[in-house]
Amino acid sequence: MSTLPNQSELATRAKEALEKCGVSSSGRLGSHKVLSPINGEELAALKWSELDDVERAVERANKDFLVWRSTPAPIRGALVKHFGALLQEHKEDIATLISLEVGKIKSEALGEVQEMIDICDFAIGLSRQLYGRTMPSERPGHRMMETWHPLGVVGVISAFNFPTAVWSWNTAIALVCGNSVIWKPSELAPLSALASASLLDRAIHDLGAPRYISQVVMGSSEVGAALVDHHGVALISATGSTRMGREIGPRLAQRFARCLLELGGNNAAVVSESANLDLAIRGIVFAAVGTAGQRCTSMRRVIAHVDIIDELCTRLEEAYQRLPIGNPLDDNTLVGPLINGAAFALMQSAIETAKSEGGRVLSGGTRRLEDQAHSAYYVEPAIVRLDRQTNIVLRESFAPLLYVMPYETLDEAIALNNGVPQGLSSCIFTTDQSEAERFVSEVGSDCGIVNVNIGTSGAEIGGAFGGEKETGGGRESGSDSWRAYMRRATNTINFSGALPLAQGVEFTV
Ligand code: UN1
Repeated sequence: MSTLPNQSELATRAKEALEKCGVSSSGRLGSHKVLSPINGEELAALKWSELDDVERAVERANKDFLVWRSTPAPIRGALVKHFGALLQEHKEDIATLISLEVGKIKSEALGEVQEMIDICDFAIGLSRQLYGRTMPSERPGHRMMETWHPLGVVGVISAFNFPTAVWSWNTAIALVCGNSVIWKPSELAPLSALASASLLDRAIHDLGAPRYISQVVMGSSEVGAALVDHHGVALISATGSTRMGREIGPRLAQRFARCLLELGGNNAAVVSESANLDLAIRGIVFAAVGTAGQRCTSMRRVIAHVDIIDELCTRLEEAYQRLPIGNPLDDNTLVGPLINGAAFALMQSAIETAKSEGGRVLSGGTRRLEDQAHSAYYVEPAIVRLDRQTNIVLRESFAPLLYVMPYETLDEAIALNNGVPQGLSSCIFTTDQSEAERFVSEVGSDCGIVNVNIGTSGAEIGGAFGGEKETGGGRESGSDSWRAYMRRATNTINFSGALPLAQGVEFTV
């Protein structure tokens, strides 16, 4: 029989964790139920924001921006430093909320909070490195340089699968760059959002920073749409489906607002005949079934050399048999539940379509019987073997569903890797250096993330995160992603006392 925890046990844990992070149980209460995928039952009921609340938030954010933009960047960094320390102190609380509302196993939930702490560290250093270039002027007695300035209000729309980390990537960087931030978290995961934002509020209070440089608005897509269409929001950074990106991209373009999109992925591993299969199996399993296949970086496809595909499939099946599936709060669980019944239905329909296209289910795909008394969806991760890349493989299915298909030459493998509409993450398992180099070169993978002997998921914050094609083209997190949160001014300064014109133009009156 099922041993899933009951409703009051989980609701109590959520309440305790929220309170420890300073979220009072009365402040945000309302009628919108937040369910736990662990048992399908209610964790809390919250009040969603009204459109007026969005209006007010944008107004306040713009007002406080005027103060924040003139606060020296290293002082802005000090705020993020304090926030990072509070995250460290409340790491367990935030991780518990993430597990409760999205079903992540403990280790991955803690990893998500670690990712937040890491980006704070990165942003602190960055607060002293918002460099502009200087370049030689063609005119004597002139200097040319670039200066970088904050944009204004940044709207962050985040998805359920990384309910807090993706906000922190945006927020830590946007704040040191001098912007204010309004966050619309996923309606499926508002509790960890409230707790994280409350810690940032505490840091803002402790350091005497302007109160409204960080705000949260909650609710369904109308609340997000109000942010997207608001002329007082300079940049929207949105994570979600390609469908969502198609809707908001043109609306932002219409009002010439900035847009940073992190949309669907359809990530593949190429496994060469030279690959270290022990390593490949571990990399594939973590990427395919970690977070129950619900990362945008989750591995959806394996493109395996014909000489090793049979062995690889057998060993993957064996590894899948050993996966502990169940309550994510249990220490030894590796695969928690899907977010909800709709996710399960999509997985089922993808498997059915794959079968109709010639796919053979090697393992998994079914819902665990013992938990069917609950509205909780624990599935056995599935492997489907195909002879070619059929139509269903071109679509992202947000579930632990892995398609395996063969290749003969590396060119063919690269063409398969690139032959989908999305372009987020990719990897090759090989011990042949020239294969590795080709895969990462301009004739290799067309994705934003291209790894060698590492799976597709689990990127570090230090690199720029994002992808090409239908993934939306945005980059957030590390490297020089900060530039997306600032505007560039080119300055030419004349100290010559004369007024020579560029390009030798003569214009004397
Ligand atoms: C996401 O799934 O939206 O690379 C983000 C990873 C994580 C971030 C995933 N660091 O898998």
